[in-house]
Amino acid sequence: MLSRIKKSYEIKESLITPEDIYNERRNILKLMGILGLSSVAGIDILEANASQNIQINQNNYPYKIDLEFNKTPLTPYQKATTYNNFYEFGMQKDDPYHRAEVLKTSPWDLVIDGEVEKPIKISLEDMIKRFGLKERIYHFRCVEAWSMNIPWLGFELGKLIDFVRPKSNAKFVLFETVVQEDMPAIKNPSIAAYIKFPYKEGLRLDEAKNLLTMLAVGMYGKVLPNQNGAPLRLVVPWKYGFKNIKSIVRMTLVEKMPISTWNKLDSSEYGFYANVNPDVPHPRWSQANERFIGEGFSFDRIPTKLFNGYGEEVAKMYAGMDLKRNY
Ligand SMILES: Nc1nc2c(c(=O)[nH]1)N[C@H]1C(S)=C(S)[C@@H](COP(=O)(O)O)O[C@H]1N2
Ligand SMILES: [Mo]
Repeated sequence: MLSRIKKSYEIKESLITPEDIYNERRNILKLMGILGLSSVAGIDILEANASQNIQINQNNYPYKIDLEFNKTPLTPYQKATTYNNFYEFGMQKDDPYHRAEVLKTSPWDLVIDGEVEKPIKISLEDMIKRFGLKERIYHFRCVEAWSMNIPWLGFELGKLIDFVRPKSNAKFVLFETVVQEDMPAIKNPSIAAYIKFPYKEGLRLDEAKNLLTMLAVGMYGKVLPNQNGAPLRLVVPWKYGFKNIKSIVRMTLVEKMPISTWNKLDSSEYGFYANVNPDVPHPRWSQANERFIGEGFSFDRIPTKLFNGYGEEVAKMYAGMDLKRNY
């Protein structure tokens, strides 16, 4: 038998992940009521697959992590869940933490329609059963020049897209966030006049199907907190944070490039592509570096990397494109 030798860039569990992630890992399945159903045929297999998946992928991430990045610590859970952007719950960074409790996340269905052979409405539980869960640690870079390292739990969006069979004219995916009456911003005329809800985002179909693109249902081994976009949010690690749309209820495959919320608000500041790029400044600030949010408080800034460090997996999708124009 060949024994596999780990490469230096691969994740060392003990280095990068706090122990409690591993202890919490099963909780997500439990909380979603899946482990609770273990008497139902097929569920045991699911459970086995889910934990196996996570293990396999712990060693076989489909991207490389350079050593420098590998040593970067995770952002503490406490910070990743209290410093948020979720405008439906207010404009201040701590508004989502204080106010997102009213978000109703169960039951949750996702509608997929538009240019597909098989339009569906699928429940969160069905998606998890069908597509399994993996944990991946990604660097997250907000357009406002702060960053975090977050362990996400979810599945590749490409699996879901294949499942609905896009028609040949499907070129883009439009995503929409839920609108619920209890969301403070929906009721607040001054915010509602500024941002038109539902929050919308879009990806090119090849971007949506890239192996790095995930739909996350959890983070740090736990179910997503409401303020982070429960129960289902997009994770596209090479793009600025605003592309990572939260609390998704609809995906529509379309022919033409969709208009997204920030792009509509100010297209000179927020492009459709929004690929992380240190050489293309935001009109009001440089994007050359970023404030990493880790333990403690630090004003130290680290250099920002093209495509947030994921160029090897994604740069080919933009070959020949002028990234200064297609920002
Ligand atoms: N529906 C919705 N999704 C959203 C936002 C929002 O205001 N509403 N903010 C975006 C922005 S600007 C960022 S930086 C990330 C923040 O994700 P986090 O709070 O999990 O760090 O969510 C993105 N997704
Ligand atoms: Mo952001």
